[in-house]
Amino acid sequence: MLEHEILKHPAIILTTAQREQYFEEGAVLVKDVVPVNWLERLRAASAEMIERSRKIDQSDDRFLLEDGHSPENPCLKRLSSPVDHHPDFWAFAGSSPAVEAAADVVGPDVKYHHSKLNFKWARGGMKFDWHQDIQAWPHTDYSPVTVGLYLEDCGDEQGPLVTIRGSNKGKLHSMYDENRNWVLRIPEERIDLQSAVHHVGPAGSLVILNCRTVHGSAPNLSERSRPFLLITYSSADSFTYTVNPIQSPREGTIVRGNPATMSCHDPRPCEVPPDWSAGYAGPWAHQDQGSIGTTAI
Ligand SMILES: O=C(O)CCC(=O)C(=O)O
Ligand SMILES: [Fe+2]
Repeated sequence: MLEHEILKHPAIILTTAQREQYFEEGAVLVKDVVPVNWLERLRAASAEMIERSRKIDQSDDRFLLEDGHSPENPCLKRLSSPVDHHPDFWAFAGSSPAVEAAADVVGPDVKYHHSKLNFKWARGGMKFDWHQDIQAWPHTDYSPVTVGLYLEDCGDEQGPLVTIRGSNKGKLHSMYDENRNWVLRIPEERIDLQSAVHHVGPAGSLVILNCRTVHGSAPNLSERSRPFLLITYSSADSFTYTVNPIQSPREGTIVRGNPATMSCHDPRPCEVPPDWSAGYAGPWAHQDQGSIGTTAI
């Protein structure tokens, strides 16, 4: 659904100013919006998954391990598709303030696309180079939105999400390097750093990020991890046309409202990602941060 249609529907959870900020700037931080009972459920689910990770010694299609991971001292980059590994993650992705926030920016009919839990572990959790997301999972329009929830307080020293104000209205950059490697990286000299917005906030804050917005985050050199649950939705009438890098049987579920009867098309083109039908190596394979497993992340 396109912006002018979306804005005909009254907002549910965002203020008018927050909604305007999302469409003008490409991202908005909504502080303290997820109640503590949700946070406790999700933290418990996350702790359960970290316990399970003690048994593995190599990255797989669920866990992406940080260097130094061991049974005694688990250390994770990411849990891919958490909604498929613990029911509380799906409960949250399917019905919670996250879905209401998504509805405020994609319209009343909301479709689930994929999710991940980026831990950014204490004392060295990895950075994310500047990038835009939509080139990894193009859709027929630019409604896709990622709703990120900080499970713990996130200060500047933990490597919060940083977005470039207004970049959602700018061009799409190539996510390939000059050798056609998929790097999901925009060289920093092309970034307007004056417009960087650091989304720091207490546990329970949501960052609502449009799929065109340039973003990245610094390494976490602090003593506290930065668990960030990211769930991507689109309008129900927006459709993908490439292989989802983080596949799930739940992809395409309508979590609010009704399925589409007509598709929506934005005329602006999108770069096409590699064919991931045989698995997704992910940007870390090329982002100079050490090698990773080559299974789906
Ligand atoms: O976790 C972060 O700071 C950013 C993650 C991100 O941009 C992504 O996974 O696409
Ligand atoms: Fe991203």
